[in-house]
Amino acid sequence: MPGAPSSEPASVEEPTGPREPLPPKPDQQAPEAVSPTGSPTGAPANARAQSGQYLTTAQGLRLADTDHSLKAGSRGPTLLQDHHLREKITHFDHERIPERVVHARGAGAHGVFRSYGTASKVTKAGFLAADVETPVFVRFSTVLGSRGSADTVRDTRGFSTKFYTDEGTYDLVGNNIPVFFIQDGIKFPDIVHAAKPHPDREIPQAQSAHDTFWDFVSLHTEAQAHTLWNMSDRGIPRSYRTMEGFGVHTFRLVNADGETTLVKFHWKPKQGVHSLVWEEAQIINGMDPDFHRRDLADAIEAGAYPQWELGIQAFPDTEDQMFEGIDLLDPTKFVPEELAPVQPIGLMTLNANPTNYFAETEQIAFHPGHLVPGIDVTNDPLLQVRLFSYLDTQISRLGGPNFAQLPINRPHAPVNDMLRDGMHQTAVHSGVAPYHPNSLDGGCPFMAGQDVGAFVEVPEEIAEAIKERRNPASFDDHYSQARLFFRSMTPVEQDHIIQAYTFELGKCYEAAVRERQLMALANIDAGLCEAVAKGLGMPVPGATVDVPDSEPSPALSQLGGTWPVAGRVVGIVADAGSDLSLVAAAREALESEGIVPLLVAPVGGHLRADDGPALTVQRTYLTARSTEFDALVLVGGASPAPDAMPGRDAKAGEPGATVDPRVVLMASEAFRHGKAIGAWGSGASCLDAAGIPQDAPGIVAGDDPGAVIPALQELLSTHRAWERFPAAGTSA
Ligand code: HDE
Repeated sequence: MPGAPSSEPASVEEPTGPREPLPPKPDQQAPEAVSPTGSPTGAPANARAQSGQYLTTAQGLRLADTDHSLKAGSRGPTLLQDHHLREKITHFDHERIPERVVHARGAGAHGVFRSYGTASKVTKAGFLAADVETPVFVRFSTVLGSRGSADTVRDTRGFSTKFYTDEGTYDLVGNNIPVFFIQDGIKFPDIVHAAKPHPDREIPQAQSAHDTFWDFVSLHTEAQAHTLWNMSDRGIPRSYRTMEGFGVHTFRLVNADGETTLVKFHWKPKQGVHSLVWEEAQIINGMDPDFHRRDLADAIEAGAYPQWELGIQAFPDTEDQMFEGIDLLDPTKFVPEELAPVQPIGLMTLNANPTNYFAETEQIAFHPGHLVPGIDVTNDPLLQVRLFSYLDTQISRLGGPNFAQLPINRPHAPVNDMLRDGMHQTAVHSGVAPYHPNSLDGGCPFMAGQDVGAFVEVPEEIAEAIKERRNPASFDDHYSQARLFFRSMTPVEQDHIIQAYTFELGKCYEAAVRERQLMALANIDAGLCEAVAKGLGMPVPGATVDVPDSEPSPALSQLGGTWPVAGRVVGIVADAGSDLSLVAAAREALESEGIVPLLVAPVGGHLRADDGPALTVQRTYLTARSTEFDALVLVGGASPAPDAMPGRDAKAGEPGATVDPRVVLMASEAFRHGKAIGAWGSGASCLDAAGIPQDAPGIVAGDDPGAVIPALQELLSTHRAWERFPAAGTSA
């Protein structure tokens, strides 16, 4: 039954409707108050948060007025004696804390980790024993941008997990890329200074497409492998939910018998690994700079809880710490999954959004040295420097050494330390003998036995050594894994890499920088170098290094699989002339698969059929953009009726007569970005208006709406219609 415009007055509903707050789940909240020495008053963790009915000062005095400062007469000067004014303004003046020097912009969530027990042969860590559930908080982040920068920039993403285990807090502070720019932590300020905005004008924000970054990585060729991963689709994830995570370094696990195993940690998203395409990422940065943050929070609020499986690659703890010719201490190298499969050891589910961004996501403090018995570090020279840096940085960021007392950082295990006083000390310690050994406090606290204590060093023989500033020779190969990565990509992914290098180097002003980077590319892959040089209009240099070839690793490609469709977003474009009973049926069919359908119409309010229910419009042509959707269903597309949009071109407003240019843009962008598009009825004319052939890959147009939605779902499971993208080199 064709719909008729609603005769109701303009709706006051929000586009997506207000959301019901979720009921509090105690085990998903910030850790309960466990005062480092036990709270003498038994006050809850949020004792300093708001309570009582009345507005008060910080000292708890009820206030009668917070809107007017105290003045000498209503037009007179403000009086210094107004304590409430001074307290309010002073507190406001100090509301901000320094942002993180890297990874400033992030988004977080609470969740749980349930272990499978499969790791208990190799580690005695209690939270990895069979079927143990541990609360977690995860913070995802970009690296380069400031706290207020955009989400979908080309960058590495942080993936940090805090496990509140019964044995104390364990942090796995990883990235979405398994290799790093540098081999020795002493280079970290150099790479960060080079990648951050230029110090004179402080531009560009949150980008690597500038001279100083490429100057550094072309001079410091160990950075080439990580840079190649950044130039691939991994640098622009579709969502935090669709990223892999990696511990990067090799860690050492210790089991109950004291036996050791070297491991690399992997997080595998149940949602699949999926990225944006570059133009899409750029549009989103303008349309919705909070895209990733919103996506994570919305999914959790909608009950589509993202999940990752934690896995390990395990290697024998040999004297040389090499595996298949790969130095396990070199953080610029990864181990292909074909050589060492990732063995699942547990499942993480993120199921609650933070209550307060500042208290939780901003104040959380991670540290690779927060380890539990059974997990130990190795001599990776990058990791060794991180062990120093993270504690140090929290002291300036969180204003002193007591940041572990902040609710989000409080361990769930009992804390009984001898650390005392300092800025922001909130514990009231009792006793007189915070030293060891003592006899005055009954000798307490006691020492744990070697079998259960943390930081029990695995006896490791250090070869007779001299003090020196030098890398081992095995760190000298800077190109073979970059080549391995590039050659493991499908032609479409290779083309994206070529485009990314051409874009980034095209933004560099210095010819010498571009030339030097082309020389590095020549050592990675001659075809890659040639295609980028062609795009830049520069000569093609030859290789200068003899680089060994390795077997490609198909596991590195993001294409070729099928993935769950739950949580994906589909825009349904309809108008007053659409058959709304079919629109409602399409919505229901999508929802039954956990897909989120959003109704897009010319203007807000409702679309209402004569004898059917009113459908709430969730996006209008003005507020919608293709980038919000993983697929489109076109069943309308007419411009708004002239009386609905006063001042607009009346001729274009005849329902069904003209395809609105914003719908044409939506369809053509979705097509360019490889998204599935379904259409029936007048929606088919949108395809024509956008110049989209109805028989193109990923297009499901037809007279049978019942067939369109299932076909669309199948296409969604492959993420994009990859056939629409050019193969390597062909688009340069
Ligand atoms: Fe970090 N890094 N990093 N990093 N890093 C920080 O700590 C540092 C490195 C990573 O969500 C800082 O609390 C050094 C590798 C993540 O709060 C700081 C070196 C990997 C986060 C710091 C590295 C990471 C950080 C800044 C070289 C992947 C965000 C704020 C030796 C395995 C954590 C802070 C969050 C944050 C130093 C290298 C991941 C300054 C010196 C390799 C995900 O301490």
